[in-house]
Amino acid sequence: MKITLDNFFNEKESILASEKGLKEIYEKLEEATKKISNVVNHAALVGILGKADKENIQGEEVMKLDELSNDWLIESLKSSKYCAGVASEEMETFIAFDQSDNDEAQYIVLFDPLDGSSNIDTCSAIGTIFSIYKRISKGKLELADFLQKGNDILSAGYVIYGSSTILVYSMGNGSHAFTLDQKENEYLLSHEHIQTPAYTPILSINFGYYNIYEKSVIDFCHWCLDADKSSKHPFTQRYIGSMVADIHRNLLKGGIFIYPATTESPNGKLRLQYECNPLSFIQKQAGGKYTNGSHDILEIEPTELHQRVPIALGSSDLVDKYISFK
Ligand code: P6P
Repeated sequence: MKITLDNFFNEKESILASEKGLKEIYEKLEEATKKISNVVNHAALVGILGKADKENIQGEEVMKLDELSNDWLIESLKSSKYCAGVASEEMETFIAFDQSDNDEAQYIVLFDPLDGSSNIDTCSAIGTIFSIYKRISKGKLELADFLQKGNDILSAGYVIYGSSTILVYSMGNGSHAFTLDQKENEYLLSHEHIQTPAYTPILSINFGYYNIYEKSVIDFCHWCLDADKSSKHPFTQRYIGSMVADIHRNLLKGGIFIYPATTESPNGKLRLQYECNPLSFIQKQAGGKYTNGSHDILEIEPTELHQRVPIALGSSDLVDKYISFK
């Protein structure tokens, strides 16, 4: 039986009885991500590969598809009377929509429109990452609305554009995945209540930075690579360089993804509000763990919109073991 997001929401997400506008926010996210999926699938044929000859707030090359994805997400969410505004990893600060001072516009959305976009030209999986909060200010939107901690997320998720396009979300009642039926252009339930195995010997880390990792990270990696072969089959290393792809594989199969601090980047590379919080929220609902090395990422009080944090997340036993080396 084909179960759409709408069917599933009506059947399983009782929170929607009190969060009326949340369903429409998802309809807008569906609308924009279907458009992104469509062009990602044949980007090379529509002349939108390559760089947009500009840099984003992070000082990173912006790819044309990054820019398009960002615009489509803004356009779709702006068309909902329930969305007060958005913040994007591609933009310096938040955007308050015209409707932000009406009472129904109670939700704000933060997103990374196309994470891993440097992989677009090589046809590797990339993704959109989003988190939805209730606004906390009255009247005009304020920066504080977008600096809420991860445990205040109302709902979060990602869409991975790979061999399939899959939307993974949680509203705090489990993490669930919906695969885009390209013919029907409909997201259909494919994985209900995803549970990440507590121990799978998969290590996702960029060994290119081996010489600038702190000792505890190197010691953990040696533990993985020297793990007692008699007790667990040896670890394998999987690292695509696209966080959504690495996280999605580990969410389903287990393993640990680590983007730690280095001597050159003491806070690591990944953004708290646009990547680490939403993906930790999903991982929590799938029974895994997540840490910045010493603290629960979802408890970190954000101080800047684009702040970076070190992160390790995935199989609970592996994250516990990682922390034990600190
Ligand atoms: P590195 C992509 O640019 C990204 O933000 C994540 O998707 C990915 O996990 C990470 O950076 C890769 O970074 O330094 O290993 O190339």
